[in-house]
Amino acid sequence: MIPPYSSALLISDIHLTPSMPITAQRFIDFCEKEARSVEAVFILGDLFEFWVGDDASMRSPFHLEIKHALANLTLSVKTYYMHGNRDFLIGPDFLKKTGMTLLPDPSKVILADTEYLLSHGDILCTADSAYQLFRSWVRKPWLQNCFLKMPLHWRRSIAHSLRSNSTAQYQRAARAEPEVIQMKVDVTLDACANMVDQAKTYQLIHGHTHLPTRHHENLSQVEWQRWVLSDWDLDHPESVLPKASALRVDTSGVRYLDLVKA
Ligand code: LP5
Ligand code: MN
Repeated sequence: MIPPYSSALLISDIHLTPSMPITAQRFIDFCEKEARSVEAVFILGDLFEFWVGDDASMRSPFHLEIKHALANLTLSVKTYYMHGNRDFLIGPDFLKKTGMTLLPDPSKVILADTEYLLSHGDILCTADSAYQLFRSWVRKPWLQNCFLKMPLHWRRSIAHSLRSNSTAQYQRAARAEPEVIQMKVDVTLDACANMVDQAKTYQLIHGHTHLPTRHHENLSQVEWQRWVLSDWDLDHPESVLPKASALRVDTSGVRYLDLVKA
């Protein structure tokens, strides 16, 4: 049971990787600055570009630096983490070393007297049936155990292939059929409505789709809202406008905090 908080920051899809050093530095700064101004921080998945086991992070200076930033943060601010589709193998060792608390997907939390439903969001992309089939397999504990027993270089190589396949598939489809791909990589209203209805919680916050907006939705005459978190990328100004934001919830309401300008 998560205790209620009067202020919180929510982020997701930072996609930390050594090849994006400016984004990584902004995340470290966030841990040292903005994150200290609230009672709780919620990281709703895909903190890392990919994760192939807690053992892999022990040997990497990059991961040690991130681990250190998180461990420092959790000394003064309660920090929750939810698995994403790229880092669902983050395990007890990394959580213990950073002091973060793992949240199931979805989870309910009360922030500034309002109940919110939190999810990474990939489970809501039900129009993407190939992905949902893939997800149902890679989330099986026995398959994950087999994977984690493989030598590290095999695991890294599988992760690289899955990432390249994911990016290539997206780019191919976006060129050929932009409307279809937009529908496929977004959540479906049906899946969101189902989640909201089951939880009886009418404020949904999720990431994954990289389409940050506040949506007003309607479900059998019941009004509900959906807040989508942004991904972060400060390293590719030639192809992507620099982006990094957090959602702040406190007694004055909910608002996006632009971390590019800040
Ligand atoms: O991440 P993003 O936004 O690019 O796209 C996602 C979906 N892609 C993924 C794959 C991740 O990007 C990479 C995951 C790396 C994890 C490393 C550890 C692996 C451990 C395995 C443990 C058993 O999630 C993408 C969606 C998109 O979101 C929008 O929702 O479309 O889906 C895909 O690209 C998946 C394909 O549609 C199906 C791929 C089938 C490949 C089958 C190979 C099986 C190999 C099993 C490995 C053991
Ligand atoms: Mn994701």
